[in-house]
Amino acid sequence: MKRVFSGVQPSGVLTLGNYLGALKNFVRVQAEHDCLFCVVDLHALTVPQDPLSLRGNVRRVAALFLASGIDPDRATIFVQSRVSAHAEMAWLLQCLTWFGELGRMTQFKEKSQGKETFSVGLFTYPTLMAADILLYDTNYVPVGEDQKQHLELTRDLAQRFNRRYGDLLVVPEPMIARVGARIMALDNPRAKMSKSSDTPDSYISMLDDPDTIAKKIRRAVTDSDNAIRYAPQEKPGVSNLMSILSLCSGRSLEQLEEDFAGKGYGQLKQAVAEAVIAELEPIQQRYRDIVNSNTLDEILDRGARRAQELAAATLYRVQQAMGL
Ligand code: ATP
Ligand code: LTN
Repeated sequence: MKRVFSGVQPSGVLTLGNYLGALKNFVRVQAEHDCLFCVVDLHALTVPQDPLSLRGNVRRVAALFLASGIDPDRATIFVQSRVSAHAEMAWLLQCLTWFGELGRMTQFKEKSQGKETFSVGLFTYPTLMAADILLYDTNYVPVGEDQKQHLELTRDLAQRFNRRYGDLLVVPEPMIARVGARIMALDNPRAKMSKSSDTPDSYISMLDDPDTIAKKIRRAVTDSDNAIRYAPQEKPGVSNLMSILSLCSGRSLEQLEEDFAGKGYGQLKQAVAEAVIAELEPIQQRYRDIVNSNTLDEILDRGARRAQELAAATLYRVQQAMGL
């Protein structure tokens, strides 16, 4: 079986973008692959976090993994900081990463832009991500479009390591869906929907109640012509709503264009709201049962034990090869 690894930051409550771009695909791939899904709390620390909220968010993200349908008997779910090999491997990889390479990362440029100060961790974030992936001999990494550049760096680092120290690391491949890999902000369809945004109207949280979801979708930015057509460049707002509807209803984009021919944006928004609510409601119900349960702690303990074992073996090989 091929190995799959992916990580989600506990930097807030997960959004519909996280769900459609990542979690929904995690659930799909778990049947055919040996999967590890990680709550990457060390990554969240690259920007300031309140300790109490961080601890709560870690639990909420893990509970949302389970509520979305990740089966803990099939996949390994764990919290990054419980496996110290991630931080150790990240250091070793930092010593193989060029300063210029990290300076070219667009996520770093976006997140540091206009800030008077930001942490060194924000800069070296991609090497920690590479460590996450390479520690588990990962073949595939299901992620949203925004992570493509980080995946390329991960591949470069694996190849650089292998050339220098022998063929020890598996070179991973990204797994990016055709639809849903980049869900856009509702108030600005040229920007990515992001859970750490300051404007809650820009995103749908996986835990928003039905009225809030309907209200946010009604307010979503569209455009002034009235055609319901998938054209991300020309009509980013409408296209974003169509992607969301397609993923939540199982209808193709072509089918939606047919179904909505001659109809208005009001009707489209109504259908999107209904489909999103229908998708999220059962998840929210399961979530409420899981988030405060002891079962969640047991699953995370079990996950950490398995991850530790796998990661320790790779770290040891890497340390030996580097002369430690
Ligand atoms: P932040 O907003 O704090 O930067 P984020 O939600 O962008 O966080 P992660 O929590 O690390 O970042 O993302 C988890 C997964 O969700 C990643 O695979 C990422 O590519 C995917 N993802 C995030 N936002 C979107 C989006 N708007 N559309 C599709 N996929 C997304
Ligand atoms: N950088 C990713 C989160 C992340 C990740 C990973 C994704 C950290 N480690 C390993 C896939 C594999 C993000 O910001 N979305």
